[in-house]
Amino acid sequence: MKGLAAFVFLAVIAAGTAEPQTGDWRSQGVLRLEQSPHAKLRNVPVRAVALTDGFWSARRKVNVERSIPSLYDLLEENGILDNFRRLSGRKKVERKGPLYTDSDIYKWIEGAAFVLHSEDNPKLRARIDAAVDEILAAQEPSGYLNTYYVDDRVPLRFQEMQRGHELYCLGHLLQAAIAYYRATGNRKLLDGGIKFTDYLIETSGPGKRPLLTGHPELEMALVELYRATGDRRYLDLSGYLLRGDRERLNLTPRDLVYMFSGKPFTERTKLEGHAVRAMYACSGATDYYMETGDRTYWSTLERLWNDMTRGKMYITGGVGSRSSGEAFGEPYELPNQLAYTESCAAIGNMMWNWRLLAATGEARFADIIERSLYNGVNSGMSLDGTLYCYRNPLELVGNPEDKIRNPWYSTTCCPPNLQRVLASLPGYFYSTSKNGLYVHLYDNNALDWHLEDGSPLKVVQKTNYPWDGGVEIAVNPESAREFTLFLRIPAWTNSAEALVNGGRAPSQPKPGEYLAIRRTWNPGDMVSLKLDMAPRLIAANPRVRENRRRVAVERGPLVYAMEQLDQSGASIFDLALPPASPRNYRAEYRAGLLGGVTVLEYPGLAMEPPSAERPLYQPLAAAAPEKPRAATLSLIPYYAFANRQPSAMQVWIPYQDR
Ligand code: FUB
Ligand code: ZN
Repeated sequence: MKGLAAFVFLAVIAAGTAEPQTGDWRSQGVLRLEQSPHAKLRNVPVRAVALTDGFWSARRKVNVERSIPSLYDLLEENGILDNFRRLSGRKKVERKGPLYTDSDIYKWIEGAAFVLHSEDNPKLRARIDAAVDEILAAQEPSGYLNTYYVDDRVPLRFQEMQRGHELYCLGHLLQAAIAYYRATGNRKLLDGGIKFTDYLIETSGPGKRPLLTGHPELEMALVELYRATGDRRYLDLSGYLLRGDRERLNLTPRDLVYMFSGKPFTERTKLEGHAVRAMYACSGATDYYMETGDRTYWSTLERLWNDMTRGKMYITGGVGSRSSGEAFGEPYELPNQLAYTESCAAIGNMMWNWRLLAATGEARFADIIERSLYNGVNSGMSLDGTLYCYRNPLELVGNPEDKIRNPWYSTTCCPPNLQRVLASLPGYFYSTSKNGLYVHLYDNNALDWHLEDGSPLKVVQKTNYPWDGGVEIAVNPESAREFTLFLRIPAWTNSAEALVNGGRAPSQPKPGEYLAIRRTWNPGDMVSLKLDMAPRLIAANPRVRENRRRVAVERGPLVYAMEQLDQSGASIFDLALPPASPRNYRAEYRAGLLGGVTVLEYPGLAMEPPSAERPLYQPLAAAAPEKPRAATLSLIPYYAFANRQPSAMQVWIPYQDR
């Protein structure tokens, strides 16, 4: 026995309890798409990609060393684990936290488990195991597991599905269980999750008690459970939830909008209602499509994606502009200061686009993944990994009372969500298809995996991305092998150049597409990619009224912002960019600032007299004429905002176009 076969065999032996249908846990990525008939791409396991010193390895380190341990302590301090001990009789305490808080520890476990995909971390493993034991000790013999619907609330089980979050919590339990199984080969949490799911199937669904995901989440978890076990009942239950059971449930039109569930997903024509709910529903629907190939799902997904990208997504990849209902607004309703843009919603956007990318291999989806990851997701966790944004606004006035980053929220959904994304990130760099290997993201890393025909392949990326647009990619098949290397050429770049072993690649890279290089690759082959990183001034559609006559600055995948702290002598709200700006800038990497960032400086204008010295209203004729003076505008990457003292901040900068 040799190569892959031996690896699979040993992995199953090592797992001890692994059963045939769950397959080789070590080879499974964030999503297991090997058998998905309508997925074009397959995930690469998280463990197959080692992030080496670079942008994301620094974030991963902070996640593993600071964020995950400190949040566990906070979950303990706030009684979230005690809620389970209370049920198992291990502690006599009151239940704490909102009714959905079981999901917070589940998401924490999922994030921590993804860390174990990449490294042996006995201390973390022990913590996960302890948490898993506490959770399973609270599970009822029937399989039911929820710390809120207990005692005198037992009669309310599955009766308050609009607000109850029982199915949402189960979804997170399943995702944690699958990540933990794929980390360790240990099925204990997976078996617990299956037991609850089977109880649900026995008691509910078509012909039995109707179900509703008041907060979508279970839909995608069930499809992944189907992929993990091969048990078709889980896929069917997901399909039932996506269709909704509105004939048997008493739902108002408002419920159907807010929850983004309850009626057939395929009847949806626009993104509306609670943004996280909508993004999770779209993720689940895309998963369902990849298994069933139902074209009505695909056309709905296309319609919704167009609705989002044409009028409802922030430049940061954040979504959900309204705080009322944490909801999507009307098209072009994208306020900056009032932007709600919950971290979980940007994560949902990334998760959805990851599935759309897997279904199609189309670069437009990878562009959104990169946009949300580097900006609206990355902003959510502080640089030191201990503070989190719930909202990620695009403008702050600098009021010290506005604590935009906090260690804990009573609804603490975002922190563990950010952790699970960062911990699983190595699994988002590459995919395989029957034709070869896709490279989606650029950063220093080493891939050790194989093509879909089983032939071993190693790839090493060397780069200073996102600060620099050069990427050196060493392609090392075990022996000469013909396949296609698909390199993502981001839509944001003005020009790109690709060389293979120093000579021009057979075709020209086109921004917004994958460059397909098909050839016989030999060990030691080198690809050099150069992406133009000149900063870009971006205008919004004029219907985004707040951004009229303003520009946002982007460089590479990063959106930039001005913080008051970096400006001298003028309020950021009095600064503007003059017409000569596009080429008139200085880019300087400052290793000591904000963990190391490239700062952009533009010669600009400061309004005189300053706006703070002007009356609130006055007749136009009496308004002092503006005599702008020269000033320098200094910009940092948006994701790093609010990591120093409280400061005013803005992304969209007034621009004088003549
Ligand atoms: O309802 C559970 C979570 O709490 C949602 O996903 C967040 O938007 C917050 O409302
Ligand atoms: Zn959240």
